[in-house]
Amino acid sequence: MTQVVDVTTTQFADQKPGTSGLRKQVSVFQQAHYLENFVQSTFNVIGGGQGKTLVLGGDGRFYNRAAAQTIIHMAAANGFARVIVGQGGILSTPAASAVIRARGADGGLILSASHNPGGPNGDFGIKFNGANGGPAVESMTNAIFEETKVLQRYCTLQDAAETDLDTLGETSLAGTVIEVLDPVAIYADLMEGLFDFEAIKELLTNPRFQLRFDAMHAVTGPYAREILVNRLGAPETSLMNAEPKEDFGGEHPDPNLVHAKDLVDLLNGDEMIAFGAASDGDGDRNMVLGTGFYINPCDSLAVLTANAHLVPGYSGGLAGVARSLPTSRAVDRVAAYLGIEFFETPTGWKFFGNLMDAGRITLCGEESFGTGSSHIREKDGLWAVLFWLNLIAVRAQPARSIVRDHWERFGRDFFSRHDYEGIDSDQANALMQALTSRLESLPGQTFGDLVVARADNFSYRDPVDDSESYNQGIRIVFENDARIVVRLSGTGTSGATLRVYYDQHERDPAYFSVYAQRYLEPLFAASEAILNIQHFTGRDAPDVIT
Ligand code: G16
Repeated sequence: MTQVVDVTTTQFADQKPGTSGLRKQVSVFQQAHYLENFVQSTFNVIGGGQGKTLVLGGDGRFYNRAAAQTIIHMAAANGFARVIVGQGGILSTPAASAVIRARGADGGLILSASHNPGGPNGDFGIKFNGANGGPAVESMTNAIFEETKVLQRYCTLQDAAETDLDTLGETSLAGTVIEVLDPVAIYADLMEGLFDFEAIKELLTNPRFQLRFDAMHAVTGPYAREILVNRLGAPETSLMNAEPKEDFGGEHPDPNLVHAKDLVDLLNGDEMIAFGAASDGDGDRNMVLGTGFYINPCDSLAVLTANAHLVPGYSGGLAGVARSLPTSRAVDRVAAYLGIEFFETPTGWKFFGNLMDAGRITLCGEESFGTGSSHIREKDGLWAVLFWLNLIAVRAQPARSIVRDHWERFGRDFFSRHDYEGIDSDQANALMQALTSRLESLPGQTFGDLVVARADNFSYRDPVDDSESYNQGIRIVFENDARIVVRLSGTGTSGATLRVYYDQHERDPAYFSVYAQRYLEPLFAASEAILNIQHFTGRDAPDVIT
């Protein structure tokens, strides 16, 4: 007979959530008690499950189903009144946020390692989102980590059957209602309420306008089919890799120039595809492309902000806008032009939630292929695609000329990010320490034609709750306002990833078409001289350039 049991456990020392939840290799999560410890610690920090509603779902990667069953048993044993699970245990991250908000849930557990590879040898992850639908703030993730260090036991069910996750409807498990829902309609309805579906439909059913959306064998395939094909009339051939797979077809479900190469090649090819887009493992990232034209995520945020009045959901104006520190300053110029509030936050979507809840911002975005708005509390890949399609439809202009017009108005903010992946953690920390110790002496120093104006370690005081976050990235700004930002990634699962971000504003249209890697060369040279990357890491070139 099913009964609630307390299981004695021992702690793991490595359960500190990173930029976005706890991400580890699947084999780490498969250790006995590993997942359970983190889940119980989370339940303890939110004050137990009594009477609460929990949303549960993940990006469908390997181990998603098994983890969902484990969590359902633990939720029932912890007294949750209701668990709302995405069909098959699957919810895109934006859909999870939307369901938490639509159903007034107390929070949700999202099972995802985002753009990291999947499969038995890939990565897995879990994070808690609160009642506002957004990722837990730092004070809470810190509290969960502290709890994992002292946890003695967790609560689960003994002799409980597995829940049928494929059949829609409600069942009962040890007094907890388990509701399996299809999130696609909820999400699609939300999109239909924001965008001009009539105008987009006219665009997508015009045979001269060809769209390609690459779901990268990840979670957004079914959402894209419902919205783009069923509701907006795009031909099925508009979708690429739209069948979700547990291992993402063996690829990195990471929508960037390297991992979405097939899509990029199509847009650069002879087929005259007008617009291309891709989203990541859990559907919150996006990359957008015009014909033969890559649209940098920083530019994308600025363009959406400048044109938001053309989209029904934002026609009443924007409260404000925010970007993460390393994101180029293109959107700052638009905010100043519009006379709206602007915020610079640390990397991590969790920092936008308070600003949205307080009504201070409507749009926000990050260089890491994330854009979103206050319709939910996560970044949203398909939302960004629909926003672009809405703009292309009402401006009756290709994506490329919309961006070009933007540059003519505001200038171009050249941007690039160089990633050095899988480097030794000690070497990476040594580089950061050496750089930090030199910050005070950098102003006034010259590197090529560049003179350092100021250098600091970014810290952030949340304007809503006054919480403070330190050591969020080194920024070095030169007298011509060009900028280098340096930080270590918080989403990797082995070793360290060093990220170096470069941006520089250009007003002269004669330079707008220059290749970003060429335009930014003087900054790269200054960076090598200041950071000594080769000295510390042995690397003479980045692994990924975006
Ligand atoms: C997560 C966060 C983003 C962050 C990105 C990169 O995205 O939600 O806010 O910008 O990681 O973080 P890092 O530079 O620390 O690797 P996702 O899509 O992986 O959940």
